Amino acid sequence: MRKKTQKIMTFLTVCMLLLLAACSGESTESEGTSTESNGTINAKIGVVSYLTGAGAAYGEAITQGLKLAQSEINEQGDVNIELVIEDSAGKADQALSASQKLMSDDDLVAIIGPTLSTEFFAVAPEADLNGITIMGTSTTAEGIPEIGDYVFRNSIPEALAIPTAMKKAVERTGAKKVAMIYGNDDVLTQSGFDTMKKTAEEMGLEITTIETYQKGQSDYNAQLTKIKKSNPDLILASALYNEGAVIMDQARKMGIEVPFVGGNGFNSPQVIEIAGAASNGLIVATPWFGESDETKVVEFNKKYEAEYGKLPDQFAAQAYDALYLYADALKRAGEADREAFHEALAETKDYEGLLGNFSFDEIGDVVMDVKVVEIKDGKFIEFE
Ligand code: 1QQ
Repeated sequence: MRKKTQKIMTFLTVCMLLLLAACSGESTESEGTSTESNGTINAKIGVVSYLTGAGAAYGEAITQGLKLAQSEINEQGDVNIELVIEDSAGKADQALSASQKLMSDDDLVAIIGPTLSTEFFAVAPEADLNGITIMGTSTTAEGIPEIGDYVFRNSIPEALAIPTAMKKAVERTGAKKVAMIYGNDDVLTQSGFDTMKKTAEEMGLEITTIETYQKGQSDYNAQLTKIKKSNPDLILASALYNEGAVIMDQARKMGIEVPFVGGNGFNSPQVIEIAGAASNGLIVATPWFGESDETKVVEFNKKYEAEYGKLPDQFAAQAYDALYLYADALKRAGEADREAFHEALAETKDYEGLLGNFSFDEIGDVVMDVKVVEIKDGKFIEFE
């Protein structure tokens, strides 16, 4: 009997010791954490990205930006990041199942993505509930950081980009009448439209017509005919590049020559690739200006082009900066613990990235400057 009690006591003692070791923080292996003896912080970051389908160029740019940052960060040695990348195909349900797969891994520290606001609104509430930090690098609709404490973005909201572009465009063109077109089945294009309409009203612009389209539409004849008839000075289009570029192409073919003002989705070289000369006259606001002669930007362009055979766009640049923001927070946290990481990230202030000086505000939204660019002669140039 005594022996049995002794055995139980030994067993309990071992359990207690194991439990204490797990809680003491001295262990180098806890949730998401492993710190090597040389001090390198190992962190596993999940990525959900739009890698296949009509808008796959967004996800391609994002993952390429992330991978370039990852190789630099890992080479620097303080932090070693493992990226686990899942495809969402631009669909909310696929984004959710991809993120659930990532979140079921106890070693995961945080998530980057998904790409579209439509997807992000499906995923972020669950990450927030699980206490897993999630950051959008391209999600620009209203209400993203408001989803929860663990939700961040380093992409500029449409509410900042669109009014900036519209004011500059109206200032230069003297436009008084605007026609509007937007996709009414996507969170971002809907949100961008709301901002455009509100801004147009505040600016006292006359709205000549409001047209809508659906995802994947290929013929915009009906909408553009009405727009042409309404004789606007400017067209406000809230669209992703895959539809936006086709709209511009068909508009020019129909003899509509007025400038377009778009949101974040339009700031992709894909617009030029798809629409060619028809994309001239597109005006957008962006935190990223690839033509800048700043050393950081020039270096990034050079490295990116050498690696991927083309120049980076806004989405690549934002993703690149995002992983650096994560690495910076990991360093300040001193460990890859989910909570410590979350706290450190929230405190990000005056980080000097590719996109300039970056801080989070109190809800995890961006504090950043934007520039206005236009497509002229098949190139994005600064809009003066
Ligand atoms: C959003 C966007 C898109 C343009 C991301 C690619 O800004 O969905 O919020």
